Amino acid sequence: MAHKVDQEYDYLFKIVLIGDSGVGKSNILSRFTRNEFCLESKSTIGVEFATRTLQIDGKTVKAQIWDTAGQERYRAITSAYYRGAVGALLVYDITKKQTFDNLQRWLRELRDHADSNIVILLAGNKADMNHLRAVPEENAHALAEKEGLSFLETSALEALNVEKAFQDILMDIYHIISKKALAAQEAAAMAGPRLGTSINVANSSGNSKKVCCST
Ligand SMILES: Nc1nc2c(ncn2[C@@H]2O[C@H](COP(=O)(O)OP(=O)(O)O)[C@@H](O)[C@H]2O)c(=O)[nH]1
Ligand SMILES: [Mg+2]
Repeated sequence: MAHKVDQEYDYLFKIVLIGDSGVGKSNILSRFTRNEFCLESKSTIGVEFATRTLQIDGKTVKAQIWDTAGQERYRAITSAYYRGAVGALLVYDITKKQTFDNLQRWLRELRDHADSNIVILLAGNKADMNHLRAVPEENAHALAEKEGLSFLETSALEALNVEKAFQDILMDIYHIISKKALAAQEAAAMAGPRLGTSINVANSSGNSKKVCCST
């Protein structure tokens, strides 16, 4: 029981929420982590992140989901927001075409600031307002296909596909990570016992110092 903290989860995945202001990012987060929805817009009150732990493939996966505090309105999301993120939920509002048209800008932002292997799921939110739809589902499908993204229509209000959206992202991330781990294991097995391995150790001045060790 000495390492209880370490045993709390097997994996911790950082996921970022992005998309225009008002599309429902904060409500998607509160629906997923607290099963809550708020009709009023409280765009100035933002949590830094919220977490939820799930089981995937017998492993305990903790999703740490980051929300903006409204700074997307000023296009002022800093690179710290994206740092270390392995997944992104890119959200638009199916009743507001502008939020769909701005997706290219968000994708560029992701390409500039996030890891190139980041898993992205496109979410057309407010699917409960079909009578006010301004973005046909086919257009979003086409964009998702062109950009290599997964796609779902969601409703934070009706709790439609919110759970599935996060589960899909986490599954994709998990598969990528476990494949990488397997490849690394195989490579290590192929290499066999290594003699005279060199490793680089940076000294305090920032230069590299080579240290050689025999096993
Ligand atoms: N009808 C409907 N309204 C939603 C949905 N999700 C969010 N909203 C509303 O849209 C507004 C903006 O939501 P918010 O989560 O603050 O958006 P954010 O700026 O992207 O974080 C609020 O008034 C929410 O109640 C949804 O799925 N359906
Ligand atoms: Mg918000």
